Amino acid sequence: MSTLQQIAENLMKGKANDVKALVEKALQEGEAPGKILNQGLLAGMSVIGERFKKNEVYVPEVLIAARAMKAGMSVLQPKLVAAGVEPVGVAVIGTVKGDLHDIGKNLVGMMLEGAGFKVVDLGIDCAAEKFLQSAREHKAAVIGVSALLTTTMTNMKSVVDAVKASELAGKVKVMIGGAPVTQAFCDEIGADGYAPDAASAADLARRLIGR
Ligand code: B1M
Repeated sequence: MSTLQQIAENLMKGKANDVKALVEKALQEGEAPGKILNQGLLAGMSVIGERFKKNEVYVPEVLIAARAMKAGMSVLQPKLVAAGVEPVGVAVIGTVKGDLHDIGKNLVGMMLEGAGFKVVDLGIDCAAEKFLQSAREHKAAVIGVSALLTTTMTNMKSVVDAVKASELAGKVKVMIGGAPVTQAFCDEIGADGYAPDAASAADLARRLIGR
């Protein structure tokens, strides 16, 4: 098995220390940082994402895989920057105003990173203006809004409306998700996309920006 395949395999098993050591080994073997990212780390994370969608693995497995991904990235990130490898885009994510749930949103952030995005996480209880300001500041391609309560999901419309009323209209895509959110609700408030789970959110974000 090649070092890159070993990186993917160990990432799927959540072996953070091994992933870190294997990324170092791959660099010593002369592999390009972009190739290590795509064929090692992202390849492993994408398998985890697919298995998560099919309920073959659950939240804990995703969290430990994401931790292994972060361990590998800690070695790789400076090399990627030096090699001029750009993220596919910036995604600003947060939980909507009035809502304090963040476990699902954090998973979405990890999957987005796993799909090659730079993620700016605004945390919980985020008003529309906060999403907008951050999207401007970081030149975001995507805003991702999470809601877990039927009483707060309605606040997602404020984010969609604020983007539409701003100079970011048409440039920044708004995607939404969370347990009570549905495609019908997404259509009703005019968001650009809805994803039912974290792995689908990463696929959706790439689709929304044409990657
Ligand atoms: Co809360 N809570 N909670 N809670 N809580 C729920 C959501 C609830 C369904 C429990 C219940 O009654 N059965 C209920 C909501 C009812 C409703 O509105 N219909 C509820 C309630 C009522 C409340 C309080 C009002 C309770 C109270 O105080 N009386 C209160 C509200 C506080 C507030 O937000 N203002 C509250 C508080 C809390 C805690 C703080 C104690 C804690 C949150 C801790 C934290 O997040 N750091 C908590 C928890 C843990 C839950 C449950 C048990 C678990 C939520 C969770 O993390 N799920 C939840 C019951 C349940 O869901 N079984 C419940 C795991 C997570 C991985 O799933 O977040 O759905 P989820 O994310 C998924 C997808 O939805 C999707 O991807 C994720 C991974 O696949 N997804 C996205 C999420 N965001 C996305 C964004 C995307 C795309 C996909 O694009 C941007």
